[in-house]
Amino acid sequence: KEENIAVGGVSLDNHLILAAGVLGTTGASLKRMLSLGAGGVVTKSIGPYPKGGHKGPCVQVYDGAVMNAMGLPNPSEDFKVELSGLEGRPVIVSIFGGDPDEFSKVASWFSGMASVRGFELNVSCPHAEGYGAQIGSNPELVQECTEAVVKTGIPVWVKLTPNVTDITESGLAAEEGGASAVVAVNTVRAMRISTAMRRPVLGNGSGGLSGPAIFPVAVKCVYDLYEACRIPVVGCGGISDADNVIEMIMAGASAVEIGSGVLDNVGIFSEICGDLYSEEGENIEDLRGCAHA
Ligand code: RRO
Repeated sequence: KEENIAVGGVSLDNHLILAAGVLGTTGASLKRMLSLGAGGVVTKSIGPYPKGGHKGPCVQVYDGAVMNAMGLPNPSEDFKVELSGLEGRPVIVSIFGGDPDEFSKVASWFSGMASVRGFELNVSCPHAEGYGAQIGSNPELVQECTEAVVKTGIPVWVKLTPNVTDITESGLAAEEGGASAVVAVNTVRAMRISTAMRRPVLGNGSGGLSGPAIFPVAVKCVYDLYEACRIPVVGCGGISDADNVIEMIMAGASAVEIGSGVLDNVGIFSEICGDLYSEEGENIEDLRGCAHA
């Protein structure tokens, strides 16, 4: 049955969380996703300075996949106003920076707010020069950035990049830095080329792939992290139905995030909850990690 759960120091209304980046740019859309059944919401990533996005096209939708290079657009500290009215709700603020000091600075703006239950450190954007996967693929930097934000006393989740040889190195670095959970994964580095234009399709050239196409990549990352880490693993990447959620939980996930799946179906949270928490269903807590020998 659906009940209140706690994952990595954050209490949630159910196991399904709105992933960072999608519909998380305004307070109104965060509230809407909660009212549509999300058990928690993660904001669009907020950085140390206001930033416009990359030049377009920024998003391409394919059959079973989405490719984006939004370019970390965000209003920086001004985002605080969007969180009013969300006091006491399961809101996680996604933050990014170029070094531990910048992470610390962004975290300090939000750490006293009654509407912030946790931070998710974005160290994993695949196309953010200096701000993303460059940090996430360097375990020492992951640990230092995590330590810098853990000092706020607010639970810290770290969102990892799949664009590495062994994701457990960054997962263990986050754990060592004091993270309460790791989230796997951000988008997979990708590019398409328009044969008509003879140029990359995205304005930025390369971007990140999400959606059902990357689900097996995400399952493998969750499986490996569950074996390596003691802190909870949150699964993210291409989840589109309750069976995908159960598969992630069997791989070891304590909860899941849904991003691309919301784009063409805002009802996805309540639909999956209906299937996941049916009376006849097994207790999903009993299934966690059961795929491991
Ligand atoms: O804004 C983006 O372009 C973006 C970010 Br911050 C991220 O973490 N992952 C992604 O696919 N796009």
